[in-house]
Amino acid sequence: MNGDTDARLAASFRLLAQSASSIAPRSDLLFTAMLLLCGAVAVGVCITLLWFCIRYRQGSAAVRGTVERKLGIELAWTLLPLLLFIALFTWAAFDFVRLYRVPPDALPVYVIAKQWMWKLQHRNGRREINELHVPLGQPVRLVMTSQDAIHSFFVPAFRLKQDVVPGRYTGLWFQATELGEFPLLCAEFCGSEHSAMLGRIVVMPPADYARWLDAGNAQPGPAQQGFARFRQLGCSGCHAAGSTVHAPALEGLPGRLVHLQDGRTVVADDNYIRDSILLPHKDVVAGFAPVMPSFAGQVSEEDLQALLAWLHSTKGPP
Ligand code: HEC
Ligand SMILES: [Cu+2]
Repeated sequence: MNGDTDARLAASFRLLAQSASSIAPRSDLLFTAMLLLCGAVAVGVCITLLWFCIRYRQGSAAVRGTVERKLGIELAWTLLPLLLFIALFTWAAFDFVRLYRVPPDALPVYVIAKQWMWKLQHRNGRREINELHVPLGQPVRLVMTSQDAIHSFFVPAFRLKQDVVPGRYTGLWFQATELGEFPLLCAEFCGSEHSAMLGRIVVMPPADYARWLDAGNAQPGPAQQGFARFRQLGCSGCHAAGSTVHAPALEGLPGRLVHLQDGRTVVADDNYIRDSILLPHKDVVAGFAPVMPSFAGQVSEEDLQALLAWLHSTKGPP
């Protein structure tokens, strides 16, 4: 072996995958802490076990009579691990919540998984398959759904994994911290070609990304497509201002609190809006008659994401 191969071997041997997102070092730290704590407990139990085996072996002279109670020791070995593991849980919960609290300026990317590929669309309408270009150092928000089976969006270098489920939206956000290409995998067995459902994330300098995004894109953005669908599907016949049907105005709806007929109050998130279109009788808005027909079977996943993108781009009355 020459020195070159040695160096390459050394570089290819890492305990953890390359770390390329803002969440990755946090996830690695948590993982290491968990490993050390669990390892310490396991080693402690093994040492005590061995010590007891030797001390109380057959024929040893150790005293085996009644054991004297030591309350201090019992409390310590019960409470200390309890507190340590609760602390670990709190830490993990804190990081977990961060993953789902999306910064408001995050760039939206619309993801549709299907057997067996990833379809992605950017804010300006540019589409990609099995490849996602993102800018370095900017938060990116994923709005994901599946057209068929359950898939899972997995980017090891970003320490990111999220199920992509038919019939609802799941989301995540990330911020890339390294330039380069990183593997994208499906981490949920989704059929015979599951293992071929591979892609890559390409992290570019923001200026290159902006140029890439504009290059060769003749399509309208999802928000514009959404507005067009809103007219074509006849939503505007009821929901537009000045319509004769009494229906709520939809501008600025995402994130708003909605009072429902049955007394519940819900936040109009992506899943609420999706259900309002496909299952209109599930959540009827207070003060309105349940006259909206279901659009299940008439709108595709692309249409739904476009309608959502349009709603997110609108501003309602303050
Ligand atoms: C026949 C009239 C009619 C049509 C057509 C219609 N809607 Fe509605 N929509 C309503 C009414 C009335 C409500 C309020 C009662 C309810 O929640 O069902 C409503 C509620 C909603 C809500 C929940 C609003 C809120 O404030 O929480 C959304 C979102 C929505 N519609 C979207 C759409 C979209 C998108 C389309 C087109 C694909 C559409 N609607 C077509 C009448 C209509
Ligand atoms: Cu899959």
